[in-house]
Amino acid sequence: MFCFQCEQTLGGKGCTRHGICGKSPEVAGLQDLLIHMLRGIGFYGQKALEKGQKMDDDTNKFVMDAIFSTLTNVNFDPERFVNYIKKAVEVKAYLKELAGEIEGTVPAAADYIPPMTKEEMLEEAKKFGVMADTGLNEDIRSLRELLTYGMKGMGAYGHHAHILGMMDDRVSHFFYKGLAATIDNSLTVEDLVQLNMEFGQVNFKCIELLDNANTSIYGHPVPTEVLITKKKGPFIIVSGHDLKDLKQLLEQTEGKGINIYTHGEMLPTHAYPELKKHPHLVGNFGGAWQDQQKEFDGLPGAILMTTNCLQKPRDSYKDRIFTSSIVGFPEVAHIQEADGVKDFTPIIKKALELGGWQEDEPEKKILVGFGHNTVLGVADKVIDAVKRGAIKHFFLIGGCDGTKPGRNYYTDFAERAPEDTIILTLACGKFRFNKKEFGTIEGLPRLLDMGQCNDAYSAIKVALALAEAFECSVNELPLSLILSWYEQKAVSILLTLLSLGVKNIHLGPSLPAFVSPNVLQVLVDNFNVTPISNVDADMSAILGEA
Ligand code: FS2
Ligand code: SF4
Repeated sequence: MFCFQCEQTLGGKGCTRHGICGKSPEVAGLQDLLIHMLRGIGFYGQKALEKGQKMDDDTNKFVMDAIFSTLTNVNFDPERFVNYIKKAVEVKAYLKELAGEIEGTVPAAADYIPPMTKEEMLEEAKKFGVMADTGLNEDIRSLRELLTYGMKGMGAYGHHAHILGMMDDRVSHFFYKGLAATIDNSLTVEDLVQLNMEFGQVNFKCIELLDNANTSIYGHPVPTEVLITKKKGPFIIVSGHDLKDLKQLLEQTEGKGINIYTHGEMLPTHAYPELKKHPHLVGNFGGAWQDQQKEFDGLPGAILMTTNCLQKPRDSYKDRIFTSSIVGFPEVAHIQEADGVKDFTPIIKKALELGGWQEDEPEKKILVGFGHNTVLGVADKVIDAVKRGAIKHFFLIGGCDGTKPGRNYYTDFAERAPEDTIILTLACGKFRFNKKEFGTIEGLPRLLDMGQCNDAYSAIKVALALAEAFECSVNELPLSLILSWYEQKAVSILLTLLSLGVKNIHLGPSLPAFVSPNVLQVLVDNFNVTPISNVDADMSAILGEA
């Protein structure tokens, strides 16, 4: 196997024997084969679109879901990938027919048909790994992978928007164009740089769609205190990013004496009016994803993983963790769906059987709910405070958490931020410092959580609105982006920020292994993307104290 798509990759180079994330060589091979099939689907899908054919919704949905399934920490179940590959054969045949006669060269990948057993698929997969084409120019490979990983992130965002009934052709059609480009040998480095920027724009549209979907169905997040301590009684912990799963579970547990806790990236969901109105959505449990194995160990409650980040469940809780939707792990119970409705009966039974915590803990709470609607609702006050010098700077400390010790940088950075600065948080990186006390500036909390990684649109919208109010560009605002990346949604957001012309991003904890030296130089030269160094030096440089 070879995989270097996430920040955790072995030695900063690539996982070759077994994924650090727990991905087996078997799953890695099947994912390689699935991606190879998707590239061929991209070719025929793009040709069909160029001929003005209409793409059906199921096909678009399949492409998004299949690419999402290969994102880090989503699905570890080989059988699910075998099924995706079989389905991909049907989808490609359909698109080939739709595309009709092709003029010009047809890449070999487009007409490739895989064998139908898992064993044969694994043998075949060896031909299609990231490094299989040893003669490929490293910058071309780097840009193709950058685009592929960006699309994995957009697959996740698109999936979430789609299940809430929102989709846009510009988004769903880009997958065909982007995937086709990764097997088009006529494209130069410049073409692929341009295409990555085009992708960034399309992904901006996608995260806007997702924001519209979430806020139109569940309301705009409002500042909300969330209990972070245990309450007596049976409980279910809901992790991942899926608001629809949480809503359905809340409805199905109504009046059953079960408390619902969010975990990880589900923390910001407490702020949505249509979710918080359920009194048994009682609090948030635990920290970021990488702590789950020790936090779930022997837990007297049930756990639902709605999306990433899933880690290999320990035996102590394997019988009480459930997956749904795109997520999977061998021998872990999967919640089935019919006509958009999931039946959570097995997880409800399990929670009641386990009985839950025996006692209440002394209460502690934290504050969430500073999406774009709330922040822009006090924009006048914020702008006035900036003009008077009461607020000197904003730091968006956004992105993923992970296991590496170097990630303490982000905690240290938040703690070192001067008292006249505001810290905006986004995604799961915040768990390292969101329970600390940061105080207020003129009544405004200094730490404002803008939501999940899926809410990146909020941060961009606020930045664009502030730039308009101050009549300057985003790059001239007293705002610095201190980003931590782990998986491929972060790649898609980075490309969106670059495509919007955002410069001076501080990126860490390490740079992506799949970015070649020349491609990195393009990012540095054009956007001044800067690797994080040490907190004092970076803070001084940003605040002009150097
Ligand atoms: Fe965190 Fe993991 Fe949100 Fe990423 S829970 S790193 O895949 O999606 O952010
Ligand atoms: Fe390694 Fe990350 Fe790939 Fe997992 S997703 S195999 S940790 S590079």
